[in-house]
Amino acid sequence: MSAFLIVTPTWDATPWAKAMKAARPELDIRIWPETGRVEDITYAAAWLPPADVLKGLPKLKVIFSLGAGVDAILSDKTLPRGVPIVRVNDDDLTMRMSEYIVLQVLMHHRQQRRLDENQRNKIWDQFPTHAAKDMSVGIMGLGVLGQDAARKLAMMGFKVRGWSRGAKQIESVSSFAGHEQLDAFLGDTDILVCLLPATAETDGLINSALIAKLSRKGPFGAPILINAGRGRQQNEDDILACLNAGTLHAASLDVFRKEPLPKESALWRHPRVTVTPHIAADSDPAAICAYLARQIENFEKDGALQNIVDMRHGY
Ligand code: NDP
Ligand code: OXD
Repeated sequence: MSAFLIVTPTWDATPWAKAMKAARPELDIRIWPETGRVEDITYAAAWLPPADVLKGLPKLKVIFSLGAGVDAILSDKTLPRGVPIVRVNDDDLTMRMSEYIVLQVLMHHRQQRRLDENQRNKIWDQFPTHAAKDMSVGIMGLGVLGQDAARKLAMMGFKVRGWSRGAKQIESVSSFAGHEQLDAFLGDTDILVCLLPATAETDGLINSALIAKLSRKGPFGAPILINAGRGRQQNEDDILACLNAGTLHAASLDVFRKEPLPKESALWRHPRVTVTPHIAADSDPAAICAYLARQIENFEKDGALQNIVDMRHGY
């Protein structure tokens, strides 16, 4: 008997259970907190699992994260030792993220909010627009998501650069790696995109000091920030202060230190901030469960798993 436990306290688990059953009918699917006999559970799939749930599963062989980010799972200090954690690397999620990044870059680049405002006021203003080749987009995090977004933006003609822990070779994308090259990466970035995982090293990275290092040579005279990584990476007071001081031109934020973003946050009503509710790349049950089913099939054949989280680095 092999049981598969779904632990999604903030999501409706029903579509996940249905999709998993469709992908692997022989699995006994259970939804937390109705675990049944915990000794039957060999696989757990989780999104924001409460601490202590996973440690109570003595026969667990694999933990699947239902998202690409694993920070919430890793924050459980009681995780069972030696059980591999597998994260999502799926084309459907990747395409959704690239759509979001391209949309936000174009929205700022083509000044869509100004056009919307002009339309509301019936103003026919043919203000100058700029070519993509005159705008440099810098992506922090050149992993699965960052690389796909980088390729798509480069195809559209933007100057694209990326920053990661290790150097990368991606056609038409300049690669910067490690702390030593962070300032050089920032110095020519007009639009900064964050697609980093939340780790101890990336915590609070996006602050006034980092924003001050971004390029001022772009068409708007001040840089733009797009964060779809994790809220923990941004200092929201600093972002607001930089927007108000004019050292940051605009921001699109999909992630926040506290989610849902509290109603009293000034980010909601800032005229140059676009707030989206952590939906840049939704996890689609059918697509993700097909991915999990492939992983389980391979694992049961020869013990192989892909996209295992590196516990030393925390992503
Ligand atoms: P990957 O693990 O594939 O990529 C992570 C990238 O970040 C890698 O390029 C890695 O470098 C780089 N990186 C990590 N730590 C550092 C560091 N200290 N300094 C420099 N570079 C670093 O992750 P994904 O691309 O799949 O996902 C990225 C993140 O996006 C997720 O962790 C999650 O937080 C977020 N996300 C947000 C969603 C949303 O809806 N808003 C949806 C899905 C994900 P290297 O390549 O050298 O290892
Ligand atoms: C994810 C997310 O990590 O939704 O997949 O943020």
